[in-house]
Amino acid sequence: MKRIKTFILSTLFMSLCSAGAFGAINGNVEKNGIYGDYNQVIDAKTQAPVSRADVKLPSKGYQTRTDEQGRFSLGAKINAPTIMSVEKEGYKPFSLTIDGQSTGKPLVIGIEKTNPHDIIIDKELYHIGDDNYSEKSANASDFRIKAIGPFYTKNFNIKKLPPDGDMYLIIGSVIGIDTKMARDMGQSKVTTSFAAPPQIYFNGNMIAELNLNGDNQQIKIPRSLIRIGQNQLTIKAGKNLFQYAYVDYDDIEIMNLFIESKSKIAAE
Ligand SMILES: [Ca+2]
Repeated sequence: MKRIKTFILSTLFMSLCSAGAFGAINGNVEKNGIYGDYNQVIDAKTQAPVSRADVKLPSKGYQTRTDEQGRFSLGAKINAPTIMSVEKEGYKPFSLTIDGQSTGKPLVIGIEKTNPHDIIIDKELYHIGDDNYSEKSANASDFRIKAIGPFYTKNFNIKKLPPDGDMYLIIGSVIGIDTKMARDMGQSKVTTSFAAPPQIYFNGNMIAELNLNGDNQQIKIPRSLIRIGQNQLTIKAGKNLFQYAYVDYDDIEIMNLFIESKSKIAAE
């Protein structure tokens, strides 16, 4: 548990500092004078441009595609933190929480090829909660998608397990969490209350609580819980701990759920 928390904290720190999470870098692409103010998607390993990748701001209904040089522009001005996704066949689903600060200069986004044991559970954006939230909630000002209810659940198949290594649930991006920790870290501006953290269940067992917003949060899945065949992932919204008159779920947005295996022996 402690390891998970440390990891989430360091991931969050990275994303706060540079808007860069997994494989993402915030770079200046103006130096050769070719790309101007364009953002660009590249292959994280080869650095080659990735053309015809789908770039989306799902909560704004915005979608575009990279050109031959991997370039794209975001049609909308971004103020509040918003989840941006990049999808390309053969690559891991990628998402990044962007805001006015991170889009102030061109973004260079490195995406990674999928590995044989990666399992993509869901690439959609979901709003979990009850559509009742404060404007001051962590990043909530742009919740445009109607809530699916207080929990998300999905069944998916695992055909075989890697011979060794640990399996991790990866949550691409999450915004809107109003826990005490999110408030203390300055993510949530709600001063009068806070909520219990969303809980993650794998085959009916709680494996983690999410205390903070951020990209690329990684949760180790105990090997004993993983089945060959059908498995189930459930994410339950936390409750506002200061609303006694009725149940108020903490509204969050979540995107890109997948499972990665990591070798116990360092690959490089
Ligand atoms: Ca709510």
